[in-house]
Amino acid sequence: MANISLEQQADSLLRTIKHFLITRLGVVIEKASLEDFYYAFCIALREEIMINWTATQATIEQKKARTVNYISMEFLPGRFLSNNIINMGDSELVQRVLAKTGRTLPELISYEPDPGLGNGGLGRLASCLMDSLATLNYPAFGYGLRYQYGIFDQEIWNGVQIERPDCWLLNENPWQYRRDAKAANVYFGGRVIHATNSHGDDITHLEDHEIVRALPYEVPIIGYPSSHYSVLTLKLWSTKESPRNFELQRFNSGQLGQAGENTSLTDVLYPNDNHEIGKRIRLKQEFLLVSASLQNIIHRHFRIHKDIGSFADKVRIQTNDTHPALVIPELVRLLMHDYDVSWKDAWEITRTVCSYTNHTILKEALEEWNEHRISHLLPRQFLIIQKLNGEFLKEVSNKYPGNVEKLQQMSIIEGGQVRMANLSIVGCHKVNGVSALHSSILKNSLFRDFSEFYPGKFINVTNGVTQRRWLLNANPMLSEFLTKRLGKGWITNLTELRKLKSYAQDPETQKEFLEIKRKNKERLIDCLTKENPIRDSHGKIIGNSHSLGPDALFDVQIKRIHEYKRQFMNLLHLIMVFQELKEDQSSRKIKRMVLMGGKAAPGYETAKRIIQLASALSRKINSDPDVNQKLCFNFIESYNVSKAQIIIPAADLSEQISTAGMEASGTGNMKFAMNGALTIGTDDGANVEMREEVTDTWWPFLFGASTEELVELRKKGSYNPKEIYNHNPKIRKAMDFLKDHLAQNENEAHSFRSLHALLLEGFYGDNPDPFFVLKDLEDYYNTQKKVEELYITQSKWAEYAIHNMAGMGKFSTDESIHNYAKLVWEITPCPIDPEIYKTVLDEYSAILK
Ligand code: 26Q
Repeated sequence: MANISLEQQADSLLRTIKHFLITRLGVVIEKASLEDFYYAFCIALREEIMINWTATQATIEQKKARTVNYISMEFLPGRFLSNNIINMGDSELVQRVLAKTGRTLPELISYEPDPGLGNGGLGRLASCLMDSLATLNYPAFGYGLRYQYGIFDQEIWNGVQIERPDCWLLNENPWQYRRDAKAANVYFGGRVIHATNSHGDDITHLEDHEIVRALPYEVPIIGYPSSHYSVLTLKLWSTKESPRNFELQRFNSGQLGQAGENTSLTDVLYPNDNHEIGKRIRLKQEFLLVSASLQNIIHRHFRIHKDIGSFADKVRIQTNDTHPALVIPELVRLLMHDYDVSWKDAWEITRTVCSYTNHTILKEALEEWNEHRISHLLPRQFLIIQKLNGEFLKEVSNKYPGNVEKLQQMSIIEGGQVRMANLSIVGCHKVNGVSALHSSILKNSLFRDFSEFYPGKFINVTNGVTQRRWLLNANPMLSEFLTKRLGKGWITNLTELRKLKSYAQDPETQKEFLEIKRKNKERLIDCLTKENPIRDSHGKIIGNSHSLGPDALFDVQIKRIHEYKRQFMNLLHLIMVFQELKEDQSSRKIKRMVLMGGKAAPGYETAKRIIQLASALSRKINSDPDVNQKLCFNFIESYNVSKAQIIIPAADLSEQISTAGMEASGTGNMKFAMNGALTIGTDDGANVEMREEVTDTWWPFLFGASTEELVELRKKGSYNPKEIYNHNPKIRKAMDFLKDHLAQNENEAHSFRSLHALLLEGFYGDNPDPFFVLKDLEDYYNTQKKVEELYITQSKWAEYAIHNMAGMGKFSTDESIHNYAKLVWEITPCPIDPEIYKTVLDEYSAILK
């Protein structure tokens, strides 16, 4: 719509809004509530989006492009409205329209619920990747589940985490389109009837099975503007709205719960992060996603290509961790059963098409399913897994005759369990880790046998984040600052940030940087004062985040609560600082505002105790006049993407303190650094590459044992945390305080004694301090002192921060996507064809004439 003036466009958009207010909601603009206005405003914007969406999809079809299908049990897109406006290039237009209506953009933006369809890093990565796929015009589709309830809302009551349902679908959502015509049937259970196909290979039919109907909702994913912005499709399956999923016969026989099992399959996201749970409904969810998505992919293929012969050439499927690993047996089955492909070819096609990203090396997070569970629920897929495994093990024993141990280690099915990682490795042509360190651990340690068996299969694709959401959208002032110096290129080419280096010593630049940081801190303080006051155990407000003001060092750790992420170490350090200030208020030269946020999996006891500890400490610190002039500590409730967008731009210090070797990559680390925070961190995950990019000179707060050191220490079994307790008086004092002086009730006393014992005694015969908290605490403490030293000289701090920003060029998902495109998918961009765009636009405009 380039030829008409902005003013005319604004009038036109306002007319559309008024039109929808009347035709959809039955109100005139003066009478419209915020809710009405938000909805009409979004569906008015959708008109333009639909043109690009139609043109993008028509182009992909016409060019017969190879497409990639990103299948993930989780997506954490964050709020859509503000991002869509930016990516559509409509910021100015929207400002004009709103000025005419007396509404503000912030009120509209904050009205929108934040879709929490994921747990943390893995889900957020999926959304950053979709943003980059759209911006770079790659032909791609996302597939996920439309959970009625996303990750729970977290409330802290008397220090304890309470989970509340996340009702993000209370009001009609303008960013999703229900597509009844594209629903798919998914089969569970039943008895297998054997048959053969034309190649003489076994195929299977089912009897007495149940059918679940999956209905897709499509969400447009908008790329940042080039000449015409691409719009990709994220398809989210739901079983909720299909009345046929309700089993009346079960209801009539009094089995109420079972009658509704399938209508409620997609009701809830399992709130476990980096932890496996093995529940039957989770398996049903995973297969629902896999089967419905594959049907959709195959259906789309046939609309364009007419035969299955080109499938291996035209389709790529990326599985986000092993959660969708059942694509492997299900694709083999569909090819053989529905398209009469031979076993050998079906297997070959599957392996060519599929690839797998691993996100964790934690044993407890590696997915396994009991073989009976799978064979009951998915009898045909289980037969295929067994057959695959048989053939695979034959190959292994050919290569390593008589090596039983190898066979056991590599087998897909072992000890009655189906190991989904092994299935994924065997069934995919590429397996990638998400940082250089993580990928090398996969290759040389966790999956060593496999990497020897399949040379070239294991690769690295380092994670990134989209700078469109995490700078342009979350930090408008810093974006301005960058654009002023570098031009707009960084928005689609983050390596441009490198040029910032030459400004690092410039006093003007430093001053401006510090002013922006200060304003972002003020914005955060305002938010926290309103939404997250500090309370005592009776819920009474006892403190506020504005008490220290924006001069304080903002020291932030926000991520899921997990032992390996070591929030516990951060809290022990906090106790140490508290105790020093208690003795001598001048022992610390700077003010420190410590913020922590994150959800604990509801069944993860230790994580919940860590939250209890955080709350108790916040109470203690903030109510103590000897301390609260220098130190403030606030636990941020219900941390999510929207909150991250406000917290991250305000941070000075980013806590990335996981036990070395355990954080696959981390992506918060990147968001903080590109927003001008310095990292205090171990050499873990992507921290390593960030340090290399920034160079050691400008990466001053590295601490802790290395991955190799810890491997050695575990091997020798010589780690004894009690020694540290005995020899370091500060640490001993902090541990004693934890056990004896903090609790305010019996429940807390029990929790804190448990945490104490976890580090010094070990639980249930396990080793004490399995994540080496005490081992690294002393170094952490000393490094935190260095932080304070540097912070005193603000201009120096700014110089470091600017060097850190300058080093973040590599950590855009744009770069990750280019790597996937080149190393894994071998796909090329497919921007909207201008001819097609014109045809769509003409056809659309003709109606309006
Ligand atoms: C598995 C089985 C059953 C139920 C739940 C799960 C499950 C769910 C989520 C297992 C793991 C997850 C999430 C893992 C995750 O978020 N990993 C993080 O991925 C990020 C993106 O690659 C990395 O940056 C983080 O380092 C990694 O922890």
